[in-house]
Amino acid sequence: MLIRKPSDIRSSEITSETNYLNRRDFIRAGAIAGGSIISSGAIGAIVPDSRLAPLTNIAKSPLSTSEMLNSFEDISTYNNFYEFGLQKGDPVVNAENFKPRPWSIKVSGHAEKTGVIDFDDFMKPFDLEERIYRMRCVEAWSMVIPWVGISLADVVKHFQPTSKAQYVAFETLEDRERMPGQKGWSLDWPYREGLTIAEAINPLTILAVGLYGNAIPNQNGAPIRLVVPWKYGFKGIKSIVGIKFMSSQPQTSWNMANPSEYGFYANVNPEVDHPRWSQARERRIGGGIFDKKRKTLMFNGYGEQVAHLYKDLNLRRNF
Ligand SMILES: Nc1nc2c(c(=O)[nH]1)N[C@H]1C(S)=C(S)[C@@H](COP(=O)(O)O)O[C@H]1N2
Ligand SMILES: [Mo]
Repeated sequence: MLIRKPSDIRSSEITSETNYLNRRDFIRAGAIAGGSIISSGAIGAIVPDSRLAPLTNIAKSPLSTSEMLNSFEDISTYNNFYEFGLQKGDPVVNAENFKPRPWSIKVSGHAEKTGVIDFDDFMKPFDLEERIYRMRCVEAWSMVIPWVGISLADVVKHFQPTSKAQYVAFETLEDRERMPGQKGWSLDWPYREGLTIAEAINPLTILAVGLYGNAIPNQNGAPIRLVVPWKYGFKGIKSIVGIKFMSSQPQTSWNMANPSEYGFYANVNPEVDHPRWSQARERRIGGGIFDKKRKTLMFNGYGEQVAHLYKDLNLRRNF
């Protein structure tokens, strides 16, 4: 495969927003002609093994926001992925040669179906959907991202968790050669995250494999990562190799590293400040210097769909 510098990728492979929107209309028209807008099942999600490969058979999700999208450049060059460096600009450079194949996912814990599954086989029972989500980071910036992914509820159902399964834990690949940031001191590897079962099967939760209609870039978590749009970005664990159904609350990387600043729940509650800064306002990446900070919405604006999950929780204590 050709080794390309990030600057080359930028000029040749970034879909302009207008082209992209035309293409989406085209996809939607195709879906309507085919008799359904929402996925009908049984097509099977295919993610070709080549960088930024175009994805096909993507259904449009009615759960998408119509807010203005961030550019591919914003989304793929301003990243948090400590396995590839600590600065926002590091992952795009340091993940350049990462190969997200061969890839397998180990499903374990309290479920009827478990085992180590090759990524292509893992994807087959599910359908690709585009979900345009408002995303927010605990550092008080936000983006709007056109993810392509599969419903985590479908994945959970497929593996048939038993009644003991109250949580789902996720793990990133641990490989110091392929992920050079794991050689230095930063987090305790592998990166870990977790959700309650109710959060995992909420219709908004997806495992993303694509961005702007193409396979997801390495720096955004190739080949497969979690996306939970009502939570802080750090819940969105990248490059997943482990999914475990658990009876107790799993450990999570940022909570382990700094428990007073990062809780398990990671709820976007504008009234609860981060210990070192306010959470009341956020900066939309790409807005330019004249863009005013916007007011942060409870649950990142997804309260109607998710507030019921937390009705018995004190969100100041369970932050
Ligand atoms: N494996 C892994 N996943 C990770 C991280 C990380 O350092 N390692 N950072 C998290 C944080 S803090 C954020 S904000 C999001 C950023 O995702 P993005 O770069 O696709 O916007 O990834 C999350 N997932
Ligand atoms: Mo983050």
